[in-house]
Amino acid sequence: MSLERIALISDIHGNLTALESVLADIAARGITRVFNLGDTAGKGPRGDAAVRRCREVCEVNIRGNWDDFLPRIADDGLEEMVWWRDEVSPENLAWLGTLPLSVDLMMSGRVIRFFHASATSPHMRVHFHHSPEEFASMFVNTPMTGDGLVPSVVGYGDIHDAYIETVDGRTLFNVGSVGNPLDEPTPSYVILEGGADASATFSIQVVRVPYDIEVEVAVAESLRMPTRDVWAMELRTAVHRGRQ
Ligand SMILES: [Mn+2]
Repeated sequence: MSLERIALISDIHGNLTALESVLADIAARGITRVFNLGDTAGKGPRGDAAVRRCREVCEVNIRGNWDDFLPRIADDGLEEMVWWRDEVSPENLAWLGTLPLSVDLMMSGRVIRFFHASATSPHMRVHFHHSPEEFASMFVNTPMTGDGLVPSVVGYGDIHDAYIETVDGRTLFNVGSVGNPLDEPTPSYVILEGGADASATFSIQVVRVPYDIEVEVAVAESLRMPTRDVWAMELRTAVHRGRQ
């Protein structure tokens, strides 16, 4: 029986060094299908290059909250927001705005759904510590997800914390962040492996890929990126800037 593998990446946030390390690991495993769950630009120094790379290699790209608001930042917005907006080419900004918000897939007889943050909106967050109601809300159909088959497996990004949780036959997992991990400094991505029908095994694997953090910090410094000091602190410590 032949099994299929899909690599899921998310929250690259313009960190090209981390992205290249993760893509190299995916390629070294012989995995050719890559799905990106969003937040490709913004926060880090090389959003445009990250978007270009994802347009090349990712079969699916989903719109995250940053991808959604970055093209709409006004000229008199926060200095760093304008910097991140202008770092991305107009063509790539427009492309980000066209991306789907939710994508469904069948694997091993399971309906699997991917979105950036929640079934409601890329701007509505569900943390690692969540209520049973929030858990349940990730599996329902909404205007954002459409009214396809209801999933039993949901994968998302947004919170930069990788985890897997199964309750009453439903599995919720977060792929964590490639470019700005906030659970530990080492980037994470997820490999899904399964087959064509329910007789096939199904697995979810979290992979951690070390990279040279100081190379990325030096890039932000050389480009004089606004807020680069808190960015460097987050990359080195995985502690969110709001908790530094
Ligand atoms: Mn994000």
